[in-house]
Amino acid sequence: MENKGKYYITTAIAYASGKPHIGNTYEIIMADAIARYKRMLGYDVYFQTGTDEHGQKIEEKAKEAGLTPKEFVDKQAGEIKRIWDLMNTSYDRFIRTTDEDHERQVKKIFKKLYDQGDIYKSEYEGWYCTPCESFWTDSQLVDGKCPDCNREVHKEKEESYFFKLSKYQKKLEEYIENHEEFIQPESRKNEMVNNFLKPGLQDLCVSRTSFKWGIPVDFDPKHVVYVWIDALSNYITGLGYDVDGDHGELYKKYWPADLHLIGKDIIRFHTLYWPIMLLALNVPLPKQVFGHPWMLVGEDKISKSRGNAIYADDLVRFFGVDAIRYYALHEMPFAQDGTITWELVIERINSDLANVYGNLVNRTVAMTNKYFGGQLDKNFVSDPLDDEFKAFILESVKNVEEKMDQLRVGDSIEAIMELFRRCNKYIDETAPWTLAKEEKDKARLNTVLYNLLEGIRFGAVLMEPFMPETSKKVFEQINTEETSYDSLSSFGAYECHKVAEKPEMLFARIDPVKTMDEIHEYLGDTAKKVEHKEAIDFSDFEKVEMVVGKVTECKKHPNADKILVFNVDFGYEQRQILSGVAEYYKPEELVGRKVIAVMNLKPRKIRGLESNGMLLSAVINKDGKEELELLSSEMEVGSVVC
Ligand code: ME8
Repeated sequence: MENKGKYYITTAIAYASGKPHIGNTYEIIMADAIARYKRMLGYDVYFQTGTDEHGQKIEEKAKEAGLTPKEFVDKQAGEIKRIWDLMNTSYDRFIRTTDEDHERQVKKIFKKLYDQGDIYKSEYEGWYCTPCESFWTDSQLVDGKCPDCNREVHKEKEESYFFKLSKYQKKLEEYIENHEEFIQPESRKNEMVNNFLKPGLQDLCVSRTSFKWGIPVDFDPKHVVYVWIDALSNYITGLGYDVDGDHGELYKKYWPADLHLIGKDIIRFHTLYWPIMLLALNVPLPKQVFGHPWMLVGEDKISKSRGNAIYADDLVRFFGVDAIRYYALHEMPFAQDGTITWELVIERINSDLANVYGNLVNRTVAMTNKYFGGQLDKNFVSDPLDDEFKAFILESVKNVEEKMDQLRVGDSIEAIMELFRRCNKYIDETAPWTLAKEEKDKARLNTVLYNLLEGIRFGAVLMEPFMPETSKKVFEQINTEETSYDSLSSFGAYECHKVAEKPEMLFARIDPVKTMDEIHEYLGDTAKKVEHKEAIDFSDFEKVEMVVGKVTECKKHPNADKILVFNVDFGYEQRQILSGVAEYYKPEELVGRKVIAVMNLKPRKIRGLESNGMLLSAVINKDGKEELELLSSEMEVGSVVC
């Protein structure tokens, strides 16, 4: 096969902060499909993905989990890699920003930019609250005081490093102007130019001192490198880029990247900050950044806290890897967001994979067995009908190529489905079961089945980048070794070997009702896995004093949006108690309500107001969202709860 040159493709590196959902997973599947397609065409492909492992959020999450940040990211990166592998993605390197080679180069990059004057140290000025160790802006202060503790604040400066983006603005504008294909789709380019470049770029703060989990600035180690400088560098460090010019072979061969595939939310980082970093380092710019749309669940953003997240491993458990690859790739439009629900996945598998693709292969192989003992020959009796059929199949190859050139992956896969639909139509047109009735039509029947098997072979070769395992099964069933892209240059490369005797169905039809029940049961079971707290003795419980009281006054906290301030009458005393339920109630509707209070919780101040006790409430699930509801009581005021 002719070598078409090199092709370096990358995905965004996923935050190692939690399990990736089907939206994040879509990106690696799409990159994999492109990488496999390019390899099939004869490109020498290098495909990189990985994890973004530094930053404050990860530091906090590790703390919550009771792990060191490194232990935490090791675990998360393992989980992300497990899902990428489960989805059969053919990456060449899985880079982690905690990899030693990456960290060393990031330090050197930062130093080089500093030494050449592109990064400078300055001060960030704000209002500082010493006990809270926090900076606040003018507008965040409440009555000139700390919004958290209501204490005095003073002006303080924190030092930070800044990157002179503005110095390279002109060069970047020129590059974008002269390279039509750099930012894709086109609409994303306009967004960047109009919203960010035209108003002018501000210098970017590129170091932090407020947390530790990052790559230290080696000449000033109380600073850590801003997570985006660290993360974006992965695209070159992963290939062995060296600031001093001692580059690895991969870098020499594959840089500049042919494609950075990323989601629409991080286009700014990839089309403004990243090229400017590269311009400053005197490194050639990537050829293309493609900002893909997002996958939604129904109409909503996928989110763990909303409880609507769908995960690739759960989907695969029910439908298999290739069906999910197919769904994700077929369903995502080029520029608008796409959608996924369990029900839609079932519908699509039935309508396309079972009814069209699976059914075609199964019928054709079964007829070849039934009428010819599985063995055809190449003595053809043609019919004018065949010409249009063959032309259609050959045209599909061009169609797919054209769409893939524009990264219209969904349209490419649809073009292959059209090929399979055309084959099914050819069965209707030629009615093999009728031909089978007359001995004189046997040679024609042989031709019809040959054309169908050849059509299937074309489709399976074209489909291989998208559904690799399915294509392998099809090649086995039709028993062919003609699986190269070159073999699609003309119709008829299929050699007649005996087809599989008892082919398994590629995709079984799914009973939506039964399967949805199973899915609900499975997901429900997962949700019901409640983690219980440690057991306590009765004497521990007895320490809590709980009494029924009546709300006599209720108003909003002047300095805290989420908190209501209650006055509660217990019969023998009145108390001020604060509770974080302001999001769920209007204060006036609570006056007169009987509530249950913990009386002996130590008093504490919340944003300047004291709370003497705590009101009991329950976490309830309202339309999939968690809310707080105050416990109420029918009992007499002053009753002791035990
Ligand atoms: O952004 N549908 O990581 P990440 C499709 N670490 N794609 C989605 C999506 C959805 N619903 N939600 C997220 C980061 N994505 C950074 C990248 S690169 C130097 C650093 C995409 O784990 C998102 O747009 O939040 C991004 O491209 C990728 O998933 C990883 O997101």
